[in-house]
Amino acid sequence: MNRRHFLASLGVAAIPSLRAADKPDFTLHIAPVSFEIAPRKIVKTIAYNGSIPGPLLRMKEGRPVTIEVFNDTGDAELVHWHGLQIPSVVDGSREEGTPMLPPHSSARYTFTPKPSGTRWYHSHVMAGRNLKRATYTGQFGFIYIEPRSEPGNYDQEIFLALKEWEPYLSSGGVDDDSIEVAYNLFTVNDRALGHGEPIRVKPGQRVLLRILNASATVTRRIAIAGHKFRVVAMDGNPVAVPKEVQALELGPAERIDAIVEMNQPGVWILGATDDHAREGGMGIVIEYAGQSGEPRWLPPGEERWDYTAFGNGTRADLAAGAPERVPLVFEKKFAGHHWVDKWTINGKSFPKTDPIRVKANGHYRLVFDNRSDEAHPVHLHRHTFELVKIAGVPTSGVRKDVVVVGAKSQTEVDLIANNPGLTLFHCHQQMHMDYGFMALMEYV
Ligand SMILES: [Cu+2]
Repeated sequence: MNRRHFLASLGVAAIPSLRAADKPDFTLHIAPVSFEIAPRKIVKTIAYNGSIPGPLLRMKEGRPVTIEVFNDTGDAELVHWHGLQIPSVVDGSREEGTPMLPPHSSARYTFTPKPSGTRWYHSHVMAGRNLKRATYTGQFGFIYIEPRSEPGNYDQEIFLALKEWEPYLSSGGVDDDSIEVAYNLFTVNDRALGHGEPIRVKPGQRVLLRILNASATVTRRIAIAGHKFRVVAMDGNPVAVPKEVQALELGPAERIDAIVEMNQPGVWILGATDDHAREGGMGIVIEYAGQSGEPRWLPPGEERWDYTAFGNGTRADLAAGAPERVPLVFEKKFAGHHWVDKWTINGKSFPKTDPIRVKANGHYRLVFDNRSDEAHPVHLHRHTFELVKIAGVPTSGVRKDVVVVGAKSQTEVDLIANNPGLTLFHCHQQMHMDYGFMALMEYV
């Protein structure tokens, strides 16, 4: 194949040029794939190395890695390393200045992975109305950055990605005629419920689930019949107060690490609480050794998902000075019947949105003021923020890179501007992002 080597090496200049000639630590090929999620149910999409999710990229915190990415498709692509604090030129956002990867070309990305925890990588391009692009496809995979030391107090570690397939545009809403995205098929990883290998467990085991919502647009609630989740980390960062819950809720791009104590022998379903999604395939069977029979589903009790349950109360260490408040108002601009809505931040849609201006090492309080009637999973690239107030309730000790801001609700987060360079802030709902819900954060 006649591939143009797009850029010999992007990124950390301190790495000797000889490094670029070395074998990369990881190689990704972006290419079309068909896979059978259930007998005769074939999904055709684009993925990394022909697998869903893409290969697990295991890295060590602080140890530089080089990833070579080949774009074997006819469209320009870009891979974003989500949740990593790395330079803009390798982060994987055109808006931040990472070069696009042209069709049938390759590039090498070298960076020093941090912070430790469950991260992921995914396509970061615009899709608009083309639902065969960007996060509607199978272009996603896990990154796990190993900390320098890890307690490892679990018996099995399992990575689970929630995903919808065969997206289509529908004028769905009851209250208006706006265009929305709907889906025909659902999976956990690459299989529909009941059509893949079960998670095989033994009584007494502690199973660590690293769960990603790889959806382009949908927030999911999931449960595991007969069991509880002990949430230990969110977006890869250990939570202040690990806690048991009956169900998890994840907006697009959110991750949760949870330990499940296997203490109810039987055959059970871990799946979406939404019947349509679960029955359509979004689930996986948990099978205890020596047990057989039809997997059972039991809906979890009514329990409201609440980020503050995993945090401490008001933080005491703000004596160093109040952070500067940065108000960010989110609104929907109805674009007309059967048109896609536009989204605004402080009254403007990207690329006209005002940049968020910060100073290196400054302390900021981003005030997300969602005046729309939809929740938004907002994401800040290249940084980690700490939740400080959710709908009026103070909290601390929960550090994230995506937070779902409830409809008609306010969420406040604290940010130390500690990674100079252009930084993208956007809603991770692909259609919101594509229709204006983005702004740049600039260091001045
Ligand atoms: Cu949104």
